Amino acid sequence: MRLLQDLLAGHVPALARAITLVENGHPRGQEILEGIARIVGRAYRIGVTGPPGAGKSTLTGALTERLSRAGKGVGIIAVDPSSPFTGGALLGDRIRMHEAAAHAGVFIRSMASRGELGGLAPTTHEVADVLDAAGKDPVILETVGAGQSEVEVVRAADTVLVVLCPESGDSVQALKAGIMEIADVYVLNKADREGAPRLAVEIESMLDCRINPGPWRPPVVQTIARDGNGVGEVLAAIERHREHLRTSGTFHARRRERTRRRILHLVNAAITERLLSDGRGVETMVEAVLAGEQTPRRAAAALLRELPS
Ligand SMILES: Nc1nc2c(ncn2[C@@H]2O[C@H](COP(=O)(O)OP(=O)(O)OP(=O)(O)O)[C@@H](O)[C@H]2O)c(=O)[nH]1
Ligand SMILES: [Mg+2]
Repeated sequence: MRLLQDLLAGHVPALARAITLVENGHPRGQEILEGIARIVGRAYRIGVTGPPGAGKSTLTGALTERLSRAGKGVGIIAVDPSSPFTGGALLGDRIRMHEAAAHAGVFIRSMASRGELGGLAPTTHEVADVLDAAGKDPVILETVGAGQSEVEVVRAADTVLVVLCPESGDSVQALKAGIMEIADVYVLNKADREGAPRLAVEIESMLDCRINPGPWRPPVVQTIARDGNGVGEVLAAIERHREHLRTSGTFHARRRERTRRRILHLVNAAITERLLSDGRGVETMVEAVLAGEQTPRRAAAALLRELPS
């Protein structure tokens, strides 16, 4: 396939086209994924998440600038919860402002998460696979840490950055969203604002109270992403985490877990789709449970037994 060849050669229009096909679930997208399956896995995947407005895009831009100065071709996927045209497009503008990045083969793609029926994480990682095959390394995935499916996207990265800022109640918000436990590195951004030292203490004491502290204690790095301050430290922390994964032998275990979650996610989505395609079945069960004739668990078992193929 010509498109596949061009993609592997790193041609930008081929990359954009391949991503669109994959994102839309087009059969040719599937062919591409099959064509690249053997070479995927070279790119390091960095997840960036955190509450809205914490500075994720600014940080991603600053990291990308540094990385591209060092000769890396960075791939970025910005998952926007509402629209494919706002977050990612803004991030694109920001990055294009940096001269170094403009030349160094940075590729940015924004994806909308609205309307996805549980398939956001698998699709996003398929797009990451395409960037990987095109030679982008690292691939950065930015999602707002607000919804379960957005969090699932970054959870599957090799290193997860959780970006917080001193604005009121950020750590509380993040706790609610369940993103605190997936952090490999905490980035305390907007360190120029009041309250940054207090938030740093809060995070450290939360880390002290962990019930099952693993061998890796997530460092807390303070940044002023807008000015590029502390960005080198974030990169160093990522590098240390990567080294930790390598030396502790968890690198492959983590990728294995990512792969298994991706498969199970797709199985889930497929079952739900089939059930719903049947139309009446699910509604009948809803009625039965509401009427007290069935328990939800029995209803689910009955639906699974009669799953349309
Ligand atoms: N004071 C200060 N402002 C910052 C800093 N970093 C980013 N900002 C500003 O914070 C605002 C939000 O930054 P973004 O990078 O868009 O934040 P985000 O987390 O990507 O936001 P969403 O994608 O909308 O959730 C922008 O106005 C930035 O200019 C910083 O270090 N200090
Ligand atoms: Mg953003």
